[in-house]
Amino acid sequence: MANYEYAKSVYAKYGVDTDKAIETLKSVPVAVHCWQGDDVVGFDSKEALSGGIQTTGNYPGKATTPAELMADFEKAMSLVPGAKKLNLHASYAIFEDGNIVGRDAIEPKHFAKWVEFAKAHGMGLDFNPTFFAHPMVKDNLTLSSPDEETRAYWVRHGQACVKIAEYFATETGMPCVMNIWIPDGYKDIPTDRLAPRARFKKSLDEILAVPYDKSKVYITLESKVFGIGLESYTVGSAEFCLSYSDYKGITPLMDNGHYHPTEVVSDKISSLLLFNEKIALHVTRAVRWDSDHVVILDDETKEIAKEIVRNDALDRVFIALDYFDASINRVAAWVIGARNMQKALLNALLLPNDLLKKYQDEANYTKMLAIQEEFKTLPFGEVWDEYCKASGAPVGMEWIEVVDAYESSVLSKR
Ligand code: RNT
Ligand code: ZN
Repeated sequence: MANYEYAKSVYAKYGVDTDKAIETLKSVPVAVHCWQGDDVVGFDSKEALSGGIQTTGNYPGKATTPAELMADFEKAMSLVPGAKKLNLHASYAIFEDGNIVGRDAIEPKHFAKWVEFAKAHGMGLDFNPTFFAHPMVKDNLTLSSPDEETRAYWVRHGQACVKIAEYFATETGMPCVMNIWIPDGYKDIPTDRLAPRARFKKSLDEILAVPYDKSKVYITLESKVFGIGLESYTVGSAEFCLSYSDYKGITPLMDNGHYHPTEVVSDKISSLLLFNEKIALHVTRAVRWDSDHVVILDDETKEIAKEIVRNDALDRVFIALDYFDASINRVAAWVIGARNMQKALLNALLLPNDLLKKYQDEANYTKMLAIQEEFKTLPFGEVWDEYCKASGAPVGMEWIEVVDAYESSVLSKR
């Protein structure tokens, strides 16, 4: 019996249809972030990365031009099964002939090349205004700045981005998720915690006053607990962002690196699903802090995927990746993280979720635990290989050979 046929029969004993799981997963889009390819540098500013986030490592071969970043992304995505979206930051605007404009004046035309690229690959586009690594960030503040010129600049940036997000959706025919995250905060204990949040609220109101088609653009708001150099206070805290999202009917976004170390996003998903039509995630791996290591197939990534699948929310959760590792081959970093997200989703789709729910309701916690443990050693890898094959993606470790060849012929020559 072929390996997959054997695996299929093992899962079938528990009422799990592996073919169906594979079919379902093929159409679940995962948004892959452009910023893994160049250490969050972008093309519009010479400023060092700021905003309390950091890339570490100096692996050779980083993309430094739009053409390089596109080529690297294309190579990486050819090695990942399933549906993908490209997630762009505003700092990746492409200015022709050096006609650079400020972030408050960017327009759809500055992203036309990205639209062309996305269309050529049948991918949707997501978007993010970039409120960091820029001379107009004043004293680590943007939308919450007490300096009106600074605050207004960043409001105009947010407004410009709403129009670009709508352009992306119109052009690709797929909805665009536009995520707002600001780094604003204080290193030391502030004496006024209210006013910065009031200014952030006012700024968001002004950005959202721009008319946009809500069936095309989903505006999300990402909270955070702290950043490097901003340890004592974050304007866009979890409470602020959840409350604001609720007040304006926009979509909350949870990044699993943005909570206290023993808090888990997997436990928060069900609550947010009860009160929001859609929710959004940044899937990352925080090692001791919001370090943005490459996503691995760890317990929390699996648990997040289980929550999405078990709550029948594959079409209600925008799944995006958010990590940046400069210490390993960046194309491989993309491939590893994106494949792991897909693996976590497949793992969740291959669990006997109805049976487990039944045991929970019957208070049969013994069987509930026993089955979950049993499933950890079922032939998952065979189903994963079949999914890769069915999606035209490399099986097993084949992909690393492609990355090695790309490194010697392209990356090492940069
Ligand atoms: C930072 C946030 C944010 C960024 C990207 C680059 O802590 O997670 O999402 O990582 O916008
Ligand atoms: Zn994030």
